[in-house]
Amino acid sequence: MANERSLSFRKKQISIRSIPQLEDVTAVKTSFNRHLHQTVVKDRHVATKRDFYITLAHTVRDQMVTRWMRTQQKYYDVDPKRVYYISMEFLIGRSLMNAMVNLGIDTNCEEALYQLGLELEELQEIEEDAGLGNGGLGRLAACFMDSMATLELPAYGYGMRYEYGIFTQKIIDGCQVEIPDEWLRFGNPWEIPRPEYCIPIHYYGRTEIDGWVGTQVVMAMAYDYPVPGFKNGTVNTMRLWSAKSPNSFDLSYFNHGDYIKAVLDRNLAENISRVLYPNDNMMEGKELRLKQEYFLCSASLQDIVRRYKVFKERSGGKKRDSFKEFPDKVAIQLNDTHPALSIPELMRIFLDNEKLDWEDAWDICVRTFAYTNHTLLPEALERWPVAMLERILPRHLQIIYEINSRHLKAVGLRWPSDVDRLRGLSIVEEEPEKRINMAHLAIIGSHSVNGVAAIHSELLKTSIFKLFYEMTPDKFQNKTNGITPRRWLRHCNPALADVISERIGEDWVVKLDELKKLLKLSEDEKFIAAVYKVKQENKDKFAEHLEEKYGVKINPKSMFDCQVKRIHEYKRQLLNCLHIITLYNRMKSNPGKSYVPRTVLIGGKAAPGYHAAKLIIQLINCVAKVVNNDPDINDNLKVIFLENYRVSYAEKVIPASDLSEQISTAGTEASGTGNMKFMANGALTIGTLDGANVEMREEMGPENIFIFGMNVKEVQELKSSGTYNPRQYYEANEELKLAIDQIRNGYYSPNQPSLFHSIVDHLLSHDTYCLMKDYESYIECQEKVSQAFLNRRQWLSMCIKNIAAVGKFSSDRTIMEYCDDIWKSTRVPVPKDT
Ligand code: T68
Repeated sequence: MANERSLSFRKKQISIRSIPQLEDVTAVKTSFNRHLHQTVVKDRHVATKRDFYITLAHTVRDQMVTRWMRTQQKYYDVDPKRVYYISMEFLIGRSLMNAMVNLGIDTNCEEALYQLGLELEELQEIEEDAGLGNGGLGRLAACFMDSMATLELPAYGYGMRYEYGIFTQKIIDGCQVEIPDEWLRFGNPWEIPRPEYCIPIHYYGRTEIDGWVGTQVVMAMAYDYPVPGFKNGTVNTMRLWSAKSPNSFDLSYFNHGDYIKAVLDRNLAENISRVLYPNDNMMEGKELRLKQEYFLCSASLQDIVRRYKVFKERSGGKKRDSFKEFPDKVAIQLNDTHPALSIPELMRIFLDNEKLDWEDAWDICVRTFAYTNHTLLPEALERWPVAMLERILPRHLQIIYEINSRHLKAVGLRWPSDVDRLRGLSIVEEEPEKRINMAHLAIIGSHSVNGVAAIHSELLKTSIFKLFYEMTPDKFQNKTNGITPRRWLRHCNPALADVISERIGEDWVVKLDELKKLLKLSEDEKFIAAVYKVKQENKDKFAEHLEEKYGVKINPKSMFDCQVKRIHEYKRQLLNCLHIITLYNRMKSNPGKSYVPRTVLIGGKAAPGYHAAKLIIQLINCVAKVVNNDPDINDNLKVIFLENYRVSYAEKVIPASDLSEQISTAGTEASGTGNMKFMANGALTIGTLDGANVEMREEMGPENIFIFGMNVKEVQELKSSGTYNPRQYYEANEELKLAIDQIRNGYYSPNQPSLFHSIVDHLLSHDTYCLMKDYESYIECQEKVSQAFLNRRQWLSMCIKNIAAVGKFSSDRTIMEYCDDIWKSTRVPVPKDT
């Protein structure tokens, strides 16, 4: 079981936060024992750790269900404007500890388990992550769900219940290998299946005067997940859809007597929700992906319209038959264009089922929808081939054409005979192949379009959506991303949370701006010492894990320099790698000198088909092998590639980090949210003026962050001048040249000397993300970081100033802005049951 240090560590936490109430602890134990017998059907002697985890999950879930039903009843009674967040991804992670923290029962549960001879920390580890997303976009959706419940908003999440979430990453011989993520293998105590809410989804067929006929049907079955607010009475619903074959599936086979084949083919329909597409910032133009997107849109919109209709008039149950009020009762936020088919789907429902005329239907649609863009990268923008849409969703294509023709008519009236503008504003692209531009559809069908950080929202207006901005400037907004302080500080770093709460109380958990009060403690020796102690304990614990898992002995006092995020060329893990190599070469050529010891941690998944990204993982592992096994280096430098980075791993590594790497080429990272998580946990940032780094710098002051490299303007000028010659930087800098030459001549891959040729060739010829140009500035900046780390007191004071300035980056602030500026919905408080 747990070792002594962690036990005493945890005991101390219990004493600081709240004293467990004997009565409540007894109640937890009683409930736990009952579930072990009645739900899991085991007795204590034969129960496994997993049995205990399931038992605990049910014990906690019990505390939620009454509030959940009351909340839904309240929404039905009050009939407020409901907010719907539709997303192909919800990167939830684990639910147990989050539920306990938000319900305010964590200390009682911990004490109860302790009395039962069990360790909470150990049971938590049994839970599989719900990895129903790729990265930032999916995690943002999950943070938003937490904030909406905490802010008591009548909100719903709609998403996909993938049977396989983001793959499990194994590193074998330095290479990424993908293993299917069977997260549901042992059941899932956090979902409630609703077989009674099955909704038919249509595909294929043809359009006739009386609508869409001859379709094939797949059923969407709802699974509901509770989303508890922080210590309030609200429990919202996240509804995830799963594909079920209809009973009538392939009647033709049944009729022809091939019963067995007909049953086997039911799998085909159920494949729709089988697996998450593992690409971040990349469009996968596969038919199955289009079917998934439509599946989510159609199921969610049908459900939303049904709920709108069944409203209860104060006098008693009555169906709403007019749709005039729809935009006053429904706000729908589209998480990128992935759910943008919601727009033609709602039009189809209005036109074909509800018999509205076009003008009324369209007006309601635009007032209902809002669209969030998460990227400027061209390869990520969704453009579906018309031929594919025509086959799979012929009625929707027809509606999209009608939307486009009315839209272009308006453009033509305003800018007569401006053909280029017409082409640039059209939903339909003609070259090289006829395609539907989903971002254009989303903008036209929404009353609001937003980017996810100030710089990103500005770039949308001046680059990819320039013509749309000129046409409807009032649609364009910014909503800077945020993270939930519950998971990303209170839960993942309880010791830091306690140190903070001891000084300024616990209100910061729901009012993150309160952390400003820490500013006056940034020179307080006792507070500095307390923050240091927490960070060092987190690092010690993580160093133990590193040694155990990777067999590398770590100096726990070294600087933990961390870059964890999806592996992508624009995020520039390669630049980090060039820095590592540079440090290594300096240590080799000057072994007598003293260095600031570093442990470089890099983690993240590469999309399985993204060869360049997978090669970067391999290079990092090759470099790590050379560095870690070189006796000249000692513990001055260690490099570890963290296997299978995911939400639950982030919760461990971020609290143990000193330095956060946010080094994307300026203009490429829409916002970033990992940057905010490190800031909240007392790590300093080295980064470019990209995404939300820009606003972080504003909040904390430029003296508390390490900024390097070109800004957006400089990148644009360098690119548009057409004169960028990366080789020139390689020739001009000896250390850069040495690093590149080593990579090229097989220094790090002696058994396959040419392994990394493609990396070097790209850097020296195209260097799309300007690593060569930014290298020198990055190395100089890293040198400043090392010098700063030498002065521990100064460093910690900066860390505290970072924490004190993180208030803006609470997703509660983000959600309040969405609510005030876009959704115009209001709080519906639900009294806590006593
Ligand atoms: C991220 N986007 C942005 N996309 O890269 C990041 N893409 O800057 C931002 O902070 C975050 O969104 C939240 O706004 C993504 O994560 C995807 O994961 C994705 C998924 C499918 C298709 C394309």
